[in-house]
Amino acid sequence: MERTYVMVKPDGVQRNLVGEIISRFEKKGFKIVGLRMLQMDRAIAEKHYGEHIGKPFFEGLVAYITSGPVVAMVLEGKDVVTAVRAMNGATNPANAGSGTIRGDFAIEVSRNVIHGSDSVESANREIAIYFTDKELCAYKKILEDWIYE
Ligand code: IDP
Ligand code: MG
Repeated sequence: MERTYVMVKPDGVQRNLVGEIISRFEKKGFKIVGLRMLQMDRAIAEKHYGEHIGKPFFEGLVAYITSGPVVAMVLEGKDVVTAVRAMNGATNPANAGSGTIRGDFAIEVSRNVIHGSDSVESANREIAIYFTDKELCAYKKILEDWIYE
């Protein structure tokens, strides 16, 4: 089964959206296989957002993402990478559809509440930043036969 890295950003934590966001993914049918809270520092931010180093918004992004704790998780399910990106909505909440997390809970691109990996390769890279193999749980849930044929 495919896995993705999802993170409630500091604004999502401060705005009491952790439960709402996790609940959406649970209700969809995705399985939480890793979950933790942490405070990111500059080094982790540069690792995670390496592709954006040097861009005009990068310093603001580091300040934002290190401004408070985040909730990091690994979700598992069929085509979960693409599905989570769709559930998160467009990077800029102004373009995010209603019914998506960013569309429903955010207004500005620099305060867009949630992260989701953009490919399976990115997911594997990002998961390894935040979780060791031992911290991820492989387990069966009784509802799986009601979610997958
Ligand atoms: P993504 O989070 O949807 O994958 P990316 O383009 O990878 O979007 O950008 C990473 C994060 O950087 C965004 O989620 C957002 O928090 C921030 N960001 C992206 N573009 C801008 C911008 O133009 N101004 C401010 N922040 C931005
Ligand atoms: Mg991205």
